[in-house]
Amino acid sequence: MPIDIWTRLKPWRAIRCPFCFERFRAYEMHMRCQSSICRADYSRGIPDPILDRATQGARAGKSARGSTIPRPWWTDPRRDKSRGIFRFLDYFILPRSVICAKCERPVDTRLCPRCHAILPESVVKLAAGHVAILGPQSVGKTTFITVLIHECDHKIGPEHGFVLDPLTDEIRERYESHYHSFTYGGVSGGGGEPSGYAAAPRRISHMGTPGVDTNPEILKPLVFRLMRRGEGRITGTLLSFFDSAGEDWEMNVDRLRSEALYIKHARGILFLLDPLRIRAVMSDPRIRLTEKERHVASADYLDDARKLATFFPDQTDKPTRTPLAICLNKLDRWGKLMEPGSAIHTWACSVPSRPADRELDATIDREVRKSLERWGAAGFLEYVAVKFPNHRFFVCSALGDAAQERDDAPQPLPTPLLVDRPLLWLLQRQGVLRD
Ligand SMILES: Nc1nc2c(ncn2[C@@H]2O[C@H](COP(=O)(O)OP(=O)(O)OP(=O)(O)O)[C@@H](O)[C@H]2O)c(=O)[nH]1
Ligand SMILES: [Mg+2]
Ligand SMILES: [Zn+2]
Ligand SMILES: [Zn+2]
Repeated sequence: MPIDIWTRLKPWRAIRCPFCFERFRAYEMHMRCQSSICRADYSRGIPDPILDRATQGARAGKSARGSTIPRPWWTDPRRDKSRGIFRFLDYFILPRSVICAKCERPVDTRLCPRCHAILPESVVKLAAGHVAILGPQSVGKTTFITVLIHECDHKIGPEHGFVLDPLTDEIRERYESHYHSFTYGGVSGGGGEPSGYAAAPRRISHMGTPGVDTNPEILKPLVFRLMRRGEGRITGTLLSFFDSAGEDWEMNVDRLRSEALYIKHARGILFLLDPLRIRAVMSDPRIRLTEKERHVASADYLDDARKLATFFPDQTDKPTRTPLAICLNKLDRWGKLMEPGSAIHTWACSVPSRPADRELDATIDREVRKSLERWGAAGFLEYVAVKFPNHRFFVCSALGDAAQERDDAPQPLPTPLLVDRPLLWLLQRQGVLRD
């Protein structure tokens, strides 16, 4: 991607990769040949241990003979001796392009030096915001992320004056095929309907997200460009959403810690909880658990908070400053347990008279704390207060009234409740949106 002269004149500019969230200076960026010759012809490829590690995790290169897949030619321009003394000028002005040693064409595609993701021009220019979504299995992370991005397009964005654009075609396609088409899209089709009948969109529940061992792709975020109307021009930020597999969180946390470095570098964490896994809620006679829910063990959220703290090893003796939104999901199921007249009960069981605002956020935060205490989670509350002082509690339902007891029943489209509140809070904390 050619970058303009003004950007090239700032080689010391700090950049945060929206894919791995490492920080580096602009002059550290690597470059890769994207010519059709080099991309099509494997015999011209060279090893790329940085990309192997980013896409296959720590197992990269440990295949039968330690071989790696050949990749199109790439270089670290400052160390590319073929450029002679010009390479030392990179500290004053970034090169417009370098010459591919394999096909001899000019190369201007830049890569993150840490994960070798291709960095479009906007990455070099814009600040990067960040929402990492974590939580145990089946709390609704994948559904939440799908609904949240959909709502950003149709409701949250228009209400707050921004639009989201997928950063690359690959991201647009990945969101569509892995997320959106399940929750909003899969039209029934199949030829069963009479001709002329417009098939209604049908939701399918997401399957449990496989962990990094079988699905290294889960480490790749969905990166969007968030654009606002500015004074006379469009201003913007990058925004990366990271989904994660509850399977890793519950059973493979060592691996998650070593592979998902984006958590350590996180600028905002959204931790989802499912109150239906709290013993006191599970045993409340007003709740009818589904067959699946009856068979899951109750959660230990204090243990989860401890686990989360281990992702920030540099901060063992001081609190973590990273903003942490803790969101009690599936409000459609447990909201009726709250006291009638409380904000949470009102939002869960009726049509509220006024839109959500910061006052409501503060009330909900207080009500959640009281409920968690009542449900025997005082230890969790205290731990979070000590280790993550920059936190706030939220409630939401990604599916709203559309939630069904059985995954094999017809699934109406989501009617989400309060999913925007934790996102807006996290974006305000990161300076992406104004308070
Ligand atoms: N009642 C209700 N159910 C929900 C909601 N969101 C998700 N679910 C259901 O919860 C189950 C798990 O949802 P997922 O989005 O796959 O959960 P996950 O956290 O991504 O699970 P893993 O990928 O295994 O970690 C599915 O059956 C969803 O239909 C909600 O807002 N309300
Ligand atoms: Mg999932
Ligand atoms: Zn990177
Ligand atoms: Zn080439």
